[in-house]
Amino acid sequence: MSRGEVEINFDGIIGPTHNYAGLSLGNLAATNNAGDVSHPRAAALQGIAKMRSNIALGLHQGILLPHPRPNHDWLASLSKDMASASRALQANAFSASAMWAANAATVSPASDTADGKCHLTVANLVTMPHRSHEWPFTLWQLELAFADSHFRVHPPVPPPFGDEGAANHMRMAADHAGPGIEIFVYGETGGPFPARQHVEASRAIARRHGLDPERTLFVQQSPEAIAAGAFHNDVVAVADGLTLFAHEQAFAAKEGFYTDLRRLLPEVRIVEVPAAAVSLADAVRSYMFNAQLVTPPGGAQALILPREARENGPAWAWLEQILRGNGPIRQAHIVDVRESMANGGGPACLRLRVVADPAWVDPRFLMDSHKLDLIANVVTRYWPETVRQHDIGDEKIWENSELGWLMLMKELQVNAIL
Ligand code: SUG
Repeated sequence: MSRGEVEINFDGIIGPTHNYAGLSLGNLAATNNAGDVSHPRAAALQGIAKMRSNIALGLHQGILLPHPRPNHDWLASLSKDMASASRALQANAFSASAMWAANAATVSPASDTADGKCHLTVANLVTMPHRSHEWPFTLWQLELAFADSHFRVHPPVPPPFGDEGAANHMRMAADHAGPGIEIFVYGETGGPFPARQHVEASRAIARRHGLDPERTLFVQQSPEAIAAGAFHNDVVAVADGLTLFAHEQAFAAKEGFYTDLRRLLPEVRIVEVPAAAVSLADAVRSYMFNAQLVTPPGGAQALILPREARENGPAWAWLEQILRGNGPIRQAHIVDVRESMANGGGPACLRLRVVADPAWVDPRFLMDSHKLDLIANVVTRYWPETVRQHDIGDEKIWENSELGWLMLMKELQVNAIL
C-alpha cells in the first residue's frame, strides 16, 4: 500500500453520437425516451460541469475516452457495414453508451488483493448488443491508463456470463487505502427484464483479483428491483467508506447480507430508505441512489445527486430528512446530467472509481480545470447540437462524429486508431 492512494473518479466523456435509440430493455428511462431528439454537445458539457464541481469539492478526477463510433469493426465482424446494415444494427453500432464508465470494469484496490496490485477486469456487457462491443476499446484504454506495474488489467470474463462491471459491485472500508470488503451483486433470470450480472462472472472476477473469500460477499439483487427498472444494482444502492445507502427492496436476502456486513465491518452504517417512504418506482424515477457518495477531504460524506432527485417529492423529502439527521451523510450537491439521465445514466453511472496513487496513472487520463477547458472547447466546436434517429443512417453524421472524436484524441494526445 502507498500513502498516496486516494479515490479517483474516472468519468466517461460523452461522445458525439449520444442518442435515444431505446436499446436497453429493462431500463425504463431509455425505453420511455426512445426516439427523442438528443443533444450531444449539451450532454458532454453537462458531464464536464459535473467533473468541475467534483474537483471544486477537492475530489480527484480522471476521464475515460469516448469510443470511436460508428463501430465499423464490429459491423465488419458481422459481415456488414453502416451503409447496408439494418436500422437496428446501425443504432447498435452508433451508440455512445461507453459514457457510462461504471460499466467499464470492476476494480479491486491493491489493499484487497493477494498480490498487492490494483486489479481491473473489463466488463463484457454481453446482455445488450449495443454494449457488447465496448470491451475491446475499453481494454485498450485501461491498458494505456493503468500501464504502471501497480495495476493489473484483465480482459473480460467469457460469455455467456454477463458482467456489467462496477455498477454491480460495492466496496466498503474504514479508509479508501485500507483493506476493504468487496460486495458483488448479481441477478437471477426469470423476471420480465434481463438480469445483466451473472453470479459466475462475479465469482470469476473475485478469484482472478485474488480477493480474500472471507472478505468478499455475493448478494442477490431483488427480483422486484429489477422488475421495477433497477437494471443495475447502482440504481438502488451505493456505498462509500463505512456507509451503505440502499433502498429497502434492493437485495433479495437482505437480513443475511446485513448480518454478514455487520460481522465483517462492525462500524458499518446502513442508511436504508423504506419502501413506504420512497417506492421502488420513485427510487428509479428519481435516481436518488444513483448518486456519487463521496468523502471530500476533511469533510462529511456527501451525495452528488441528479436534479431529478430534487424534483421527486418523496425522494427529496426523505433525502432532506437524512441530511438533517444524525447519520453519516451530511451534504447534497445537485448536478444536471439530464441528457444522460434520459438514457438511464445518473451521476454514479458516469464514473468509475479507482483507488490508487494518481502518480501511477497515465497523466493524460487525469483532469484539472484547465484540461477540462480544453476538452470543452473541442466539444463545443465539434459535437453536434442534436441527433435525431434518422441521423443515424446519414453518412455525413458518421463522418462528423468521427472527425469530432479524432479532434478530441488529438487534444488529449492519445494515439488511438479509428
Ligand atoms: O446500459 N443505457 C445504459 C445506462 C447505463 C447506466 N449505468 C449504470 N447504471 N451504471 C444501459 O442501459 C441506453 C442507450 C439507448 O437506448 O440508446 C443505454 O444503453
